Amino acid sequence: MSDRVRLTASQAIVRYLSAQRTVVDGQEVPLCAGVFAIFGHGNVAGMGEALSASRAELPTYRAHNEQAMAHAAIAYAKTMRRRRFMACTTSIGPGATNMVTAAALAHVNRLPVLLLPGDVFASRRPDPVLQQVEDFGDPTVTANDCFRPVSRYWDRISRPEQLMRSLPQALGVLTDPAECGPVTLALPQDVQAEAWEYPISFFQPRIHELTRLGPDTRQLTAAAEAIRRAKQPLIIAGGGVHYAQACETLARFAERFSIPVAETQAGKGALRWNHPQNVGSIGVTGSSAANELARDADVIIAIGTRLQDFTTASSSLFRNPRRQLVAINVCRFDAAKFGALQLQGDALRALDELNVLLEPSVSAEYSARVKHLAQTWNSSVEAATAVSDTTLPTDAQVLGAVNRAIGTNGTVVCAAGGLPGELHKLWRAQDSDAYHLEYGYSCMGYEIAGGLGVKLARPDRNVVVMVGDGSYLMMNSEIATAIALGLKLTIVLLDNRGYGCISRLQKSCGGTAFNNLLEEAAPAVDFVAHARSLGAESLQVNNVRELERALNDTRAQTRTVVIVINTDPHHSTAAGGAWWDVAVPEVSGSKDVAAANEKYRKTLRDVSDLE
Ligand SMILES: Cc1ncc(C[n+]2csc(CCOP(=O)(O)OP(=O)(O)O)c2C)c(N)n1
Ligand SMILES: [Mg+2]
Repeated sequence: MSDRVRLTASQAIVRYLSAQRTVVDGQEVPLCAGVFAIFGHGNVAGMGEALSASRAELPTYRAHNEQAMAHAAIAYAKTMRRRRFMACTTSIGPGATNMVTAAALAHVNRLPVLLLPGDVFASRRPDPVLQQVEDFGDPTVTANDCFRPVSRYWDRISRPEQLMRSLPQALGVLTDPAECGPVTLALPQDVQAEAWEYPISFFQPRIHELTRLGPDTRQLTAAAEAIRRAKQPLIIAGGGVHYAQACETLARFAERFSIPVAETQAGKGALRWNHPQNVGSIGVTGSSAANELARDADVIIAIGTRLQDFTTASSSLFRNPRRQLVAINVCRFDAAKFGALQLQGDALRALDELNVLLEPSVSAEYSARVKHLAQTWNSSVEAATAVSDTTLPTDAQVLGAVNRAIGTNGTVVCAAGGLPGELHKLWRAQDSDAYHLEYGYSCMGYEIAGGLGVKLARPDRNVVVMVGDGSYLMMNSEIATAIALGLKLTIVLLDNRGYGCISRLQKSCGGTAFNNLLEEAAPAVDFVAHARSLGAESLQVNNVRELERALNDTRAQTRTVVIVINTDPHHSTAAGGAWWDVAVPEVSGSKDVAAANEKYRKTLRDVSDLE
């Protein structure tokens, strides 16, 4: 019997993907959970044929927009803590480049997704084929070169046997905790259909389990030494805590050593909101408790965080020169930031090993201060999110209603606008699956597609998408996909007639209202009718009490529901928070801009370590 099998490149990709397995909660499952597909020329004949024949092993999902389907795939992987991923196949040209934004989003957020854009003929026979962009000086450049800077691994498969080398590397990147990110394999349409005799052994089932890099002994000793000396330590928990499945380990560590824990957007939910050591969110959209503790801390232990500018309040929280930063991160690139004492390794292993080396040493006074600050912050949250009867509630009041109604298995999903800041500050996450924010790229339009990915991963969760009118109008197509797949999303649409958060930012930089909020005379968008036309249930509510009731009333129904509420575009929560570096013009005819620039330059001198 031959030890080879003749397959097209597309069939080989599908067969190889189907053979990759992983273990989730003790159960062996396929590593690649399925493929989102929008067909066109450049993938319908090749990938389409292969996927159609393998539907039983590798499900294909038809979507409505390539960017959105990739968002859904990325949200799926995030919800699965990067233990499983999905693939996306597109036609050449616009279908392919529609996914570039999603690739960038996965790149920033260190999330796995396998992108399989169709490409122009490798043979160049029909050049220029329909949708080929044509570089005048370099025929090897195609639209898919746009993916290079936003892929962790990029290849163009110009011969079917190249898959023998490229697919294992692609899988390596998708499953490696430090390198993890988007993989792009550009697939010329003729190669997709071309056959080669692949060794059968290439398709042997393989189990990929999470690798946990252990910390280096010298780095571990140095980190333990620094933490031992700390009198006012603070932990910043990032997304890496979730991806390492280290939430419980972190909770025990924080309890044993009485170290307060602040959370980034990706880290939120690492500790339940009312855990005694949880002092809330950190940074620009942080709690007063976490930010005050960060400013005064002598040792900050940053775990699994990229330390992006919202986390560090544009580095102003890290200005104290006597403060020691210890960075626990599986990725060297992140561990090296801000001159940190590096502890490179898996968060769970690093915490376990530090646990052995340390003794509780924090004073009762410090613990009392932490408790007091956390209590004070919790009162601010209560005040901001309390029920109100106003017909134009704030985002915070709407958020409060959703938070109260979401139930113990709720997951809130959001990405851009004013909501992410309010959610980071005010949302009370009851468990580690309660909060799904895409704030690495903060991409408008991620929300509904992302909600679809979360629901695919966790059909048992009550998935509530909170979305602004701007984001909704930018991308809502996957409501139709959710309906088609029978996946229920609850979408709360906050209509403040425009780009509220950017309008507020414009004002805070001295600008006058311009090009953000809709003019008063502009017609209102009938969101209820729009959502209904896509197949969703939809309704308008007039205040947060009605919203809470509607959320409870629609909880048990199985069809996606869109609840629209009008909101105040001018207000966001003042409590907590910290500085954010937004450059103000040095020259302007406006007195307000000049004043804002003077204030900006003074703040820079006061807070930036680079001034
Ligand atoms: C794709 C994309 N385009 C532009 C932006 C910049 N941006 C951030 S928030 C925002 C306005 C969002 O409006 P809406 O969803 O209504 O939320 P609101 O600000 O009103 O809360 C814009 C334009 C972005 N984050 N993503
Ligand atoms: Mg808006």
